[in-house]
Amino acid sequence: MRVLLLLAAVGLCGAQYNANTQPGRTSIVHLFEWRWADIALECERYLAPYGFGGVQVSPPNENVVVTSPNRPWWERYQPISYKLCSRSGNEDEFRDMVTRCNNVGVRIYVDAVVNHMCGSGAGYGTHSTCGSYFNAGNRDFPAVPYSGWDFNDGKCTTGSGEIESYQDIYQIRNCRLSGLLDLAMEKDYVRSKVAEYLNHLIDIGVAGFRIDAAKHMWPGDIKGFLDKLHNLNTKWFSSGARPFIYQEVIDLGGEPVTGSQYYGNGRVTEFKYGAKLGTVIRRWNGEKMSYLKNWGEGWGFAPSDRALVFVDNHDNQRGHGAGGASILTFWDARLYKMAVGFMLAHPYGFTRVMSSFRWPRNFQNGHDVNDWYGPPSNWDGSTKSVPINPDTTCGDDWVCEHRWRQIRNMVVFRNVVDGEPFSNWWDNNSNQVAFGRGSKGFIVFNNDDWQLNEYLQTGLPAGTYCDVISGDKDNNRCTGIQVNVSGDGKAHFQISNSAEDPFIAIHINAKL
Ligand code: AAO
Repeated sequence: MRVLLLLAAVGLCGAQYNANTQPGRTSIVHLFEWRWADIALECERYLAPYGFGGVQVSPPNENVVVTSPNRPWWERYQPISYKLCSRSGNEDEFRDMVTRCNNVGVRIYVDAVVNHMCGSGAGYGTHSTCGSYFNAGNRDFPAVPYSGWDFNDGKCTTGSGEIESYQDIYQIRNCRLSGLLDLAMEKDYVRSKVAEYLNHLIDIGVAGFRIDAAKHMWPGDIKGFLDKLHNLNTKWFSSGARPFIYQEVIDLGGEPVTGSQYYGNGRVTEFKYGAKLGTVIRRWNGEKMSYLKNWGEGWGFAPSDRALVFVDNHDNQRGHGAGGASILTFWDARLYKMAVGFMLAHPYGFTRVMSSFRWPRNFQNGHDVNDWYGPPSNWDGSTKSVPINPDTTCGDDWVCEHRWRQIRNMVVFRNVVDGEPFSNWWDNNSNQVAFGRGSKGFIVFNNDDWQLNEYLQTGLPAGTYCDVISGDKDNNRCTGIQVNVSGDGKAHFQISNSAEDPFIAIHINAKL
């Protein structure tokens, strides 16, 4: 009996760190700003067949409609109510998406914006995505309802009411982030309203949450609403399954609020990961790929089972948030594919792939004045659907990095090597590196300015393998490079420094 209770307790304790993906599905993709109807289709036609574990969706709740600038992407980070009603679709469409994605084994994770409501200067009226009335000036959000009592105004001690210093833990939690009205999360009433919203989503069938601006809430207050959450819907999840939690805490070091303070609640977004990997692959500050030998905790990152990792996110791909100029994005496609390839091959962390829309970048004095551009839209402000080209890429400025062959095939690679150890590391003391995942996969990078020409131990069984970066295995032949592994597990690799993609990846499911 005691053993059973102990086992049950251990199970519950670990639950919020588990993504609730189907076995063998190890990554999620952020389909930034996509409509629910398009995500449902994408789950069925692409994500399930290629083994994606789930989708992080943009905030589904009602938000303020911003017209100056014209419908920026960031208006969705200014809640007006918890009605499921946004540019991505209404509640019926949201339910249809969750059902259809779950039915093909692809999970949905909701970006939960619960630290605050809209900006203090948002005015009053019904300029919200569902037409709910609000008055930011007197803190009135009748569609929740929240009133002046539910905000932190009285507690913030800065003259401006804003966070003025990231060195003061009280300002960070009690003052406004970019003018956003800060909810008083210590109040049981506020926690209950947040939990009611998240439970509504859980009951529909979502598998977990990104907790936006978690840094700006006390860890204990987050726990306060997480403890009120239901178990996941047993139509798709085992009984007792808990929602996956990953908290957005930007911790690049040097601030008193750290990611580790939040591990008790769930995973934490590891921002050092993309910032450092970008620096290494760009070869800035004397960094080189051979230093990646002890990548992960060895670089001062969160424990692997507490980290949610990514190369770029919707903020730092356009200069918001943190990470700086080193962050690699689809704009630097060649280096970006290497970075994402490295991330997906390496065992550290739970991986999230970014899927973006293109916007007209316009740098003035080093700053992109178009960083606010919303998703591809019609004249009336509605979001365009995602057209699929005959070659399987996306049209209308939807970048669909997750459909790039190199990235999609590395999502498959990560699934194939799941559970295998990091092994057979090789480097040339510079920017040529290689490593394996036990006896199931091997990857080689050439980020130097000269050719790579090496005979390396792969750990793989003998045979002919298709490189999944330059091509695919198709009808028992390779459409790209072929690699022959001999009986001792060794193989010859040659990678030109001017190759379109200077890396090669092989795994046992791409063996002829
Ligand atoms: C918009 C307008 C504002 C206006 C406001 C209200 O742009 O001008 O005042 O509406 O009307 C998004 C947009 C915002 C937008 C907001 C609401 O990014 O521009 O404001 O929607 O529409 C902090 C937070 C972090 C947050 C990040 C953007 O800690 O939580 O700022 N990310 C999330 C979302 C994001 C969203 C929100 C939160 C709000 O992902 O999309 O905002 O819901 C330091 C701190 C970080 C801090 C950054 C930026 O970082 O450590 O915690 O992030 O500053 O303020 C070095 C340091 C690094 C430092 C960095 C930048 O890299 O090492 O630590 O420099 O200084």
